[in-house]
Amino acid sequence: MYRPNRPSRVLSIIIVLALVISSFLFISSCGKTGSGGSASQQAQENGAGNGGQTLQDGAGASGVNGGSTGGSGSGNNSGNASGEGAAANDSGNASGNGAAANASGGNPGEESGAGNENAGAGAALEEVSWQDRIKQALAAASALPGAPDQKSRPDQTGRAWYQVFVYSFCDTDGDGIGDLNGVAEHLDYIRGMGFDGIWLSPIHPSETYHKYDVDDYYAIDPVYGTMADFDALLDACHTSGMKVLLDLVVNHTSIDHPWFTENPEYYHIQDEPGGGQWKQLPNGKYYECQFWERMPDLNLENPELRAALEDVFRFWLDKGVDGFRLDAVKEYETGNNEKNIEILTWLNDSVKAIKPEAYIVGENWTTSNSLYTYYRSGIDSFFDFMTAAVDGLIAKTLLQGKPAADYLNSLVKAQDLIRDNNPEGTSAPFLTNHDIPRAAGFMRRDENLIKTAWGMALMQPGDAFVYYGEELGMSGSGKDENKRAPMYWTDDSSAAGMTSGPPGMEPQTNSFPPLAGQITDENSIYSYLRKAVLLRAKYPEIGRGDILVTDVSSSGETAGSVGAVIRTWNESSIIIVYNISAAEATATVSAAGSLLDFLSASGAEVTQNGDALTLPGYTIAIFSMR
Ligand SMILES: [Ca+2]
Ligand SMILES: [Ca+2]
Repeated sequence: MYRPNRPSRVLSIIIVLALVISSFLFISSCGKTGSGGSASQQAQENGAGNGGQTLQDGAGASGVNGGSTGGSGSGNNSGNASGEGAAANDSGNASGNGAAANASGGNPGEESGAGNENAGAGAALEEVSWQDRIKQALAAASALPGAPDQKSRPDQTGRAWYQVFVYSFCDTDGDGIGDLNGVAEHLDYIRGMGFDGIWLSPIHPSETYHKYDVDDYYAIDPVYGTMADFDALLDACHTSGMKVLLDLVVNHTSIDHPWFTENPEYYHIQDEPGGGQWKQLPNGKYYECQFWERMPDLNLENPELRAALEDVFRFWLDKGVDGFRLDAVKEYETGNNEKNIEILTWLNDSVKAIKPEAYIVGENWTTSNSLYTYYRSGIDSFFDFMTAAVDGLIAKTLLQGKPAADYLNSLVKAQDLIRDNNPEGTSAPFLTNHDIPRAAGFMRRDENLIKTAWGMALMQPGDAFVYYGEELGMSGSGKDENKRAPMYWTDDSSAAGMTSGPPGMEPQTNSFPPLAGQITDENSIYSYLRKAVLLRAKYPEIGRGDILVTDVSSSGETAGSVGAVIRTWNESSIIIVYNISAAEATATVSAAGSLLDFLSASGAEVTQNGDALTLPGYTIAIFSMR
């Protein structure tokens, strides 16, 4: 239980003044944040599944990706985030504005004095907490010109969501476990990246750290806080223009849920075991438990259960929750897609009858085309496992040097398949989540590849999802716990706010600096992802628009790595041009007008000279239509 001392307000002001002075002294000499990353490859990280652990999504009988290897990710080489020192300089620099706001506005409830970075920028910096440095950087950060803030955007699909694994995000009461107040403390951070909302991992009472085994759908797990804390978080999100999705886990409950003894008819219990995982009860009957013996599978075709679950939907929607992420929909009736679609149709209709504007995204963990048939249920989106993770199209395209056009054509095909099944449906692009190894590992800890993979994911149509810490290039692979490592706010793991991570997690070594070291570096992974998310806000054509591949003329070795699409929404079109090779490419895109914005992994600029576009390696550029 680490509780730092709280310095006096006077001391804080002195520190801030010292910081401002030192920042002026360093302003001309401060360098870029060094990535310090190890060049060594993380072979074990590529291809991990989920070790057959208790869990979870996809691990069931028919899990496509789940239940495979282990390949513990502990082979992480260090080479550690030595950029922290330089970062402190950057932070001091940025605080020119932020510091004043800090001194006058104060930081109620802030824990200070926990910073432990040897910045080389004077003793004063060591006294500034990571929270203060982040607040200062956020206050000083410039908005992307032309990007509206969340409150002034029309509220439609095509949003960007930030997935928070609450246990590992931010701890506010010193027990080392993230909590709802810790999420609430960082809404400015999440909103500052341009996100339209958050998806909270399960928050209900549960015996596990991941809480995918629910004891009570109507309560908050005490380690995360109280219902009042939840209400306050929800209010704060709405005040800042962000929405909240809850993780709705109804394939199974905890075996400790009272239903299991009081309403056995709610579960799949029968005289003989069926397919997949079943366990015998003392009375000789068998219950289905596809993920774990302590997670009995519900019988979602039971009308009384459906009525009970409708009450659960109503409870949270009436509170103001904006929608749900549905866990493990492929396992509702394992092996029976038609039944699953029928159950999802009921679920969608029930939720939308209560709140027509609710948004629902389902986890159908498959890379087969059955993914798209699930859109017939009316559920708004399903996570796009086709392009995500190490075996998805983005990683394959980048790592195997596949043609850009093939990748872009696959997006068109997905769009068409979704619309064939639900004209209102949208994709849900992502790259990683709590069940999938971190992108840093499967993109070989190569900063350019990590950025570009996320750039490609975030330029896709649909509602895009980013797992916490991906914006920092955090590490985490092998066993599931490793994929849920503490949010890397600072490299002082004992600092206030830092979580200790799931029990059983192996130590993770990050290749890139913590947030405190990336937030003021305009070439950091953080800055790249932030710009990508803000571009979605600036150009609604990205998230909402149609996608159509358009011709590119390019020659030489890089020709196949250049591709372009026209994105049209509301009678407005933009063109997105990709160079997904490491080398500079030149190209002509006849439909392209003038250069509007670009994402550049290296920071090198895209230029336009007449019809000729010069695209540095790993760039994604946005043009108007000619
Ligand atoms: Ca806590
Ligand atoms: Ca099931």
